[in-house]
Amino acid sequence: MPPVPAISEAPQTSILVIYTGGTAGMAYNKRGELVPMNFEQIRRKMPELRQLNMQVDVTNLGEPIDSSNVTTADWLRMAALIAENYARYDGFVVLHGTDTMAYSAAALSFLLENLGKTVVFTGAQVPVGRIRTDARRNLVTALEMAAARHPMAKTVRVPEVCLFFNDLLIRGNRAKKVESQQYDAFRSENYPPLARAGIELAFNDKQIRLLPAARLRVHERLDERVSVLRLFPGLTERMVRAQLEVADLRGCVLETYGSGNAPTTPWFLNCLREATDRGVLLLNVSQCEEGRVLQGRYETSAYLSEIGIVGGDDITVEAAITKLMFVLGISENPAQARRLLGQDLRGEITPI
Ligand code: ASN
Repeated sequence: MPPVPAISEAPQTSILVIYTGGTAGMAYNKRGELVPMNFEQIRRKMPELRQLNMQVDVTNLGEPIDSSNVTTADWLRMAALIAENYARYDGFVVLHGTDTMAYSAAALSFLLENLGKTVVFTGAQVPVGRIRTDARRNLVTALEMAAARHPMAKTVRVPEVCLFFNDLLIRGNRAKKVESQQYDAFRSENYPPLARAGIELAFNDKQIRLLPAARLRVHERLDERVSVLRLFPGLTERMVRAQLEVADLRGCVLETYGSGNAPTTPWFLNCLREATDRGVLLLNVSQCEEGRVLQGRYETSAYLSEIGIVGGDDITVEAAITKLMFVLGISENPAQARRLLGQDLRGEITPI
């Protein structure tokens, strides 16, 4: 469907909202369950959209969904919509459910290479029609963030895929949903927020990624043949083998302890070695929310480097999974894929 105008004033800035669904636009059905509604619902409940000095157009991915149903095909479609509309709009807001928003924002950060405009994911904990909704404030602020320019140079303030929620603008591939009951649902892991919305919007310019101007490159492939193996005391060989010996597995995020440590028991080592010998790319990510993977700090992680497991530095699990899908999607060559996996591609890690 072509984008339709949501407001009609003579505007300075134009923003495209990509409406995907989520609680922001939900309402209760007869059984008392929250189900997604179309954008009209939101537009009618938000007369303040007209007060913004912006042209806000809306498009959607198809039927609005609860974000628990998001797929890699949806991510590719979001990236394609941004590519198709890139020249026509100054910025983009993706209205999305909170449950998987951090995954989607991370995925889009990888798919959109050399991004020179702002893409802000946002959503809500309470539907727009409820009196205590956070949808209105989140959407209005996300639109302002997407339109933000440097006061002097008038250049794009945040040329990144990011996520705005409650009062924080977070780099998309550093975001994590940490709350399902409160309004402050997202946290920025291992990286400062890019901006804070108080009475004023306060940008943390030093932390915003500025790249030399280059043409946007939109990637079109993600490889879904990946999995996540979370360690816990009591994990058995049978379980590990069941996961790592899946026929066409190409990559696995290993969720380890502390600074990237794992059991040194011989069967576990053998499972990992056999997997890497079969060409499975393993990425070591810590279960800790803060800190980083330091393979070799302890004896219980030194052998992981020897086997060829890539240390994930301070990456989130959400970004790790989508990075693995992305890297395997763009490279059939195992050595190149390994190299890319270890590199900082979009500010998702802070290498030391
Ligand atoms: N289940 C909802 C979703 O992710 C949760 C929300 O948006 N707050 O679509």
